[in-house]
Amino acid sequence: MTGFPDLRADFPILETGVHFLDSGASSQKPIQVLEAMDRFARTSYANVHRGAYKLSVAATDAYEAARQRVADFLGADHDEVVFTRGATTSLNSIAFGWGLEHLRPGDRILTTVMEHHANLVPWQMVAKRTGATLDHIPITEDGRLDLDAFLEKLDERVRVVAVTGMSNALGTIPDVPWIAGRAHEAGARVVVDAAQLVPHREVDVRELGADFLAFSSHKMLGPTGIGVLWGRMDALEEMEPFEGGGEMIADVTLHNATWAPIPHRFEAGTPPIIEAVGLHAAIDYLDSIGMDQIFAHDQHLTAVALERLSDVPGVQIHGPRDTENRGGVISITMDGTHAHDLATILDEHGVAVRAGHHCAKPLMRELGVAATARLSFYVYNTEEDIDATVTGLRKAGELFGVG
Ligand code: C6P
Repeated sequence: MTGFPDLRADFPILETGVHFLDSGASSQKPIQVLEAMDRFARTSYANVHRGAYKLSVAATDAYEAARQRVADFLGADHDEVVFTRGATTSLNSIAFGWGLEHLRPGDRILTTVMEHHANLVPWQMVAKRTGATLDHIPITEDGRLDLDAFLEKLDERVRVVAVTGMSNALGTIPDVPWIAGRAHEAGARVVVDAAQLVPHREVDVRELGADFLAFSSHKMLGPTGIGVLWGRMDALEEMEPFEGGGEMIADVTLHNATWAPIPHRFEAGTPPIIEAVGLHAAIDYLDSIGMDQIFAHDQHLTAVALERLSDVPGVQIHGPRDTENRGGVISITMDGTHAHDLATILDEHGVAVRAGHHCAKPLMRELGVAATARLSFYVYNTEEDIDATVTGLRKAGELFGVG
């Protein structure tokens, strides 16, 4: 083993005995996060940025401290961190807030065939409204981005390159710093969907080289209902608010409004306050383990799983076969078996995996499959979870006469 600490006692839900291999969809929560939220709600809760009374000041301080914690985690500045409802809202805010303002007929948006729908559909919608066209970087045989094709497609009409930081279906981690460098040379803005990356690997936004970054708290041990839109200040300054309402204004008349300073102009309405406290605690927890350790643990489990899965008759692995530039997400199919049947049989063995198109339907078409079963690892997983999966898959193979 790798010397990674056994953290399972921190996760009450694991007492059920579940082999939880669906953290790519949403992670479990440690008691440290649950208790931080509970404590805050019991002792310090009020709306933020609205009251002069002590509780509201305490709540505002906690909310802004969470923003600072996220900024420190990303190597960013406090005001560059916008709280949203999640990665999907962050990406829509960028597409509609930046894209609608700046894209014109003839402009090009370059994304990839491995995107989650959240980094594809908003760009389709904005392309239709602005007259911009959408193009996609293809993938290679082993599920990596085809960077030669990227360079061929990149020209000065490309205004946005929207790319995943880590594929939720293949585990592939594209070389974003390199992609961002080339995109910037061509004059494009770079949007990174980091929903799967930030929970698993240290991200320094300056080193990544992106202009915008999006992720969700619930995939990184935090609560649902809160996510982050990070933007470089010059990029955020080019963005219009996507939603109007309370707290995002400087002044309002019956016919007009002016905007509050960044980041508040992008946070209309009452924000997710208790959730911000939970996200703060989740980042503290992750940092107490160390992001490098977490990534190494993911990679260890991935290496073990890739090896053991390749011995199971009839199992096909989709995506990179080695741990080079890939995270702890493995998509599989079994000959002559539907992915949903696989997931059902695994569930009978106490193994929770996601089956389906993983909100990446264009990628599934590219792979020539309707669906895959997906294992995704996190800090609480062990080799025993992989063994239980392999046992379940062998049983499924026997049942369906595979091999
Ligand atoms: N992927 C999965 O099972 P939200 O739902 O807004 O928190 O995150 C959306 C999202 C965006 N990008 C990527 C790469 C993602 O993986 C996700 C969420 C989950 O893969 C649910 S579909």
